[in-house]
Amino acid sequence: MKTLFSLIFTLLFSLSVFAQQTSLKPELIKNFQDMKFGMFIHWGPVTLRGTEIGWSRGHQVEMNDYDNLYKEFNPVLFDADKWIKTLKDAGMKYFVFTTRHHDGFSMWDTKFSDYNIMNTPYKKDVLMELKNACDKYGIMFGTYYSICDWRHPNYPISRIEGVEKPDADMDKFYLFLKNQTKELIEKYGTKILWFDGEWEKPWTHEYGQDFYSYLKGLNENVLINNRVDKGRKGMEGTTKSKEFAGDFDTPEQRIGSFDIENPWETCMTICNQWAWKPNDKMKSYDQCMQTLLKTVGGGGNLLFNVGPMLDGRMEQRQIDRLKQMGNWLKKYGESVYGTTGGPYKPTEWMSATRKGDKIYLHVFSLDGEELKIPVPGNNQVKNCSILKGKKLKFEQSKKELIIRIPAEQKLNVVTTIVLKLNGDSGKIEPIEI
Ligand code: JFZ
Repeated sequence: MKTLFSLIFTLLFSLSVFAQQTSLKPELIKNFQDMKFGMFIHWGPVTLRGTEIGWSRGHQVEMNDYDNLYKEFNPVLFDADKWIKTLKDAGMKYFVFTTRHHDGFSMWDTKFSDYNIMNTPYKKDVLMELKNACDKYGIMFGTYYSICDWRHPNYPISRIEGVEKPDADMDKFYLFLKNQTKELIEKYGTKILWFDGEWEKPWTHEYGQDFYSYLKGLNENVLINNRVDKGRKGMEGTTKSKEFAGDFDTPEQRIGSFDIENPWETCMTICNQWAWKPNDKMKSYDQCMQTLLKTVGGGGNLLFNVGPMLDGRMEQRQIDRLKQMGNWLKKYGESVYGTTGGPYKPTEWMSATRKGDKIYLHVFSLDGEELKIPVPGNNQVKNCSILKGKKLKFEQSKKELIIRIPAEQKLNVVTTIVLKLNGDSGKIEPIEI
């Protein structure tokens, strides 16, 4: 009996230790979610052609041409400080940079491949410069890293069509991935490993599980997206079930669905292409703000992508657009950073966030001067005003809250209203409008 008891005890104890090792620290993900807004960068020798990174290899750009572009890559106007200052002025809090895309080119001084930035005419470790600039400006530093590598001799697939490299060795390739990501963690102190290219056949759930625990073993404080494993549901980006690894979900080129249980981050381009394209159509200020606020209102983060040019600069029009967003955030940031999505679920014309006894409404369009929404759960609204502006008149019945917004109080693009409640807004169940 005693031995049975101690056996059970030992079993439970080791299970709990195991659970601790594999589970994500709540403050780590909370801190990530509080930041809300980050910059994604897709950049590399491909900018010499202005076509899409990775995908244009062997398509719009002939394969041999693509693979030799690095010999001409010389972004003499690259200035890490300027990039990160642009990011900071946009009100962004973190940074994710393409260290190696599907084309296999490494943008840092890596020991594990000669196909890297040190062998370009530029010869500078741009990743280290970016890491240092992030440290200087207090920005969280993260790295995009593709699992698939269509050029690497040991990766079995050359493009998405199928197996083209009979001599490839996936286990050796996996060792290469481990070696490179170890460098990113140990030498560059990356805080986010943003994987991609996991959807291809050679990558398995077993690799995904093993890779995740390997990386957490190197540094348990590194955040890892759900593209490390096979659980992602397409571009929707949610994770199929708990058995799949990943600290957050990754909807792509779309605002994720309302979800305040599972951490998520929408990645989206400011233009259309991930990598720089001349004259690419850029999103309007209106589209940018609605994207950010509907994402945050749905419980997510926005990783907004910029593609710098072949000379190392970002386009001025993109810098200007980001600055517009930053100016808004400077004034109204309390309705974004550190909030939770909801309780009202985002609609075409409005989204909401909450913190403590407050609810923030981001109103994008309103016919007339009356905003009618369901009451915030069992709470009473104590007062109501334009954020950083005038008090607003309101009425509440059992079911409905009516706020009067005089036409002259409506702001261009978005009007932010703050409701002060008599209770905790965090406890309100999600409300459909
Ligand atoms: C992936 C990358 O391929 C893309 O270049 C970019 O880095 C983005 C953040 O992540 O997006 C995909 C992934 C798969 C497909 C398209 C885009 N697909 O299968 O068509």
